Amino acid sequence: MTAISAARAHLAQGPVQDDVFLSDVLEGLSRPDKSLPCKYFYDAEGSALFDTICTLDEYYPTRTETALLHARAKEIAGLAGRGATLVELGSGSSVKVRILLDALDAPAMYVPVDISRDHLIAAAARLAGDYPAVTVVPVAADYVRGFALPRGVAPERTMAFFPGSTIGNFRPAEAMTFLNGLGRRLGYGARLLIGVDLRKDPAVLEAAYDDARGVTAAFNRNLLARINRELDGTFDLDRFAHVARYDTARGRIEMHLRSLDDQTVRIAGHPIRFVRGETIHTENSYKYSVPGFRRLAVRAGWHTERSWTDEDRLFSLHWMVRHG
Ligand code: AVI
Repeated sequence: MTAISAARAHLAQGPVQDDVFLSDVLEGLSRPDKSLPCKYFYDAEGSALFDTICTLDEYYPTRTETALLHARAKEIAGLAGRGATLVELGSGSSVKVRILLDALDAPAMYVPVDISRDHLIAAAARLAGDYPAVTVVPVAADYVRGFALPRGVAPERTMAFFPGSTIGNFRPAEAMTFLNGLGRRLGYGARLLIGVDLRKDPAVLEAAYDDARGVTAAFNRNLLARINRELDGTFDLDRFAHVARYDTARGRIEMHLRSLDDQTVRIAGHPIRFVRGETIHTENSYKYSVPGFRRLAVRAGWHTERSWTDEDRLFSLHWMVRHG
């Protein structure tokens, strides 16, 4: 049995159920301040658009974090120790983790956790082929709601990896709850390597979320296109504008879709009314200072042992240990 086929027992749930998607959408669009959960960006179209965003000149996080990982890989390997089990949350195509697997001392196991089952299996199979000495155990689950780790993984050998500043898509209170739950699941002594975007000039931030080629705008509007495709929606995409603005007080980029007219849209037969100028809030992307993030983490049970930033202080990586 190959490492990957041995792991299929861990595959849990498949993609999001249509009825949950529909009730989340109707609930979000029935509020006085309309909103949609950002997790629904990532169908096949949205994931492909996000991959393109990561290559844009304006979107500095991906290249900056990748460079930081390369620069710090040896140091991280020293902290991780021999025979580590690497658990990646929201593993997607499992690209960045290769930098770690190349540097770590005889990593024993790689556990990619992702909600997109087919994508997960394909990426895990490629990785298992390229790293035959590593046991690859894919787990298909929504890592925010919880997931089962393979049995017998010692916490002090475990290293979770949560790159990309996805933690920024949680509100700070939710980020704390999530990090606390993760620590409980992994156990005392577990380690976490997490990528966190930093506060900076609002013009740099707004350009990163409103690029000249309009890829982020297409990514944002794809949420409406997905509702049309999957929930029998009647959104006219040309009647909604992409908006990305930085809220300095809250330290977050907000993405919205602004209705250009008074209009009524139907979703699975349910009418949703928009007045001109009204927006649907589709995403928050919180930015932190290094001490600000460390304060949040410590309240969630994680002690930061190292923090690294690039020389322009655009992005940060933190090495944390679950404390008692
Ligand atoms: C996935 N997440 C960390 C991205 C971010 O930067 O908040 C999602 C994104 N939204 C627009 N561009 C990228």
